This record gives sequence, C-alpha cells and structure tokens, in this order.
Amino acid sequence: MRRIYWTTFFFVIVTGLLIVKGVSAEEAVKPSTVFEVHIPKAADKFEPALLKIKAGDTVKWINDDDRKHVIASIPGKGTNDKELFAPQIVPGNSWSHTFTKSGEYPYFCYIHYVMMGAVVVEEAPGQAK
Ligand SMILES: [Cu+2]
Repeated sequence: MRRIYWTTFFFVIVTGLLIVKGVSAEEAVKPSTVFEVHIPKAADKFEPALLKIKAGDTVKWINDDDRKHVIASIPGKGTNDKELFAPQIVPGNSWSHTFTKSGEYPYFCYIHYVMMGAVVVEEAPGQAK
C-alpha cells in the first residue's frame, strides 16, 4: 500500500516538472512583449508618442479618454502605410497589434488628426534579414 502511494506521488511530481519545463521552453522560442500606449484624458496625444520595440512585440493602445479614437497608419508614410487600421476604440477599451517586420510605422488618429505617434520596430535578435 505504502509503495503504491510513493510511486503515484513520484509520478505526479515528475509529470509536473515536465509540464513546467515544456512551458518555459516554448516561451524561450517566442519571446513577445506587450507595450502599452495610453490615450490620456482630453490631451489629444499618445503616451508615449514614440515607442521602440522589437519584431514580434505587440503594442496595446488603451483609451483612457472619454472620446472615441482610431489608430491608423499615415498614408504615404513609413514602412507600410496599411499596417495599422483600428476600429473605433471606445472609452475604456483597447486595441492591440503585433508588428512582425522591422521598420518605422507612423500613425495618427483620423478623428483628431493632431494626435500622432510612431512605432519603430527593430529586428529581433537572431531574426533573418
Ligand atoms: Cu482621436
């Protein structure tokens, strides 16, 4: 009876360790960081307006204002002017985008076009050119 108990206990511990190891190995292959850009209340700006990230990272725009805002690439500017096009972000909501290619991505809010920002995406370490 005692022997079965210990065998089961040992099996559970080993299985648990393997699961934990598997999860961390997966994270090491795909490192992705989420960066937040806030839209402060009645300020007509993005914070930070200029953000530097690595390819594979995600930017999350958070609307702290009480008006709707839209994130869109500036036509004719940057690496890809079709990269960003968010639906209207209502107050309290957010919108996220993952950048897979290095480059410069200027954007604006096309409802309040004085609001401008840019994301500079650098190549991730070990990424093929
Ligand atoms: Cu706006």
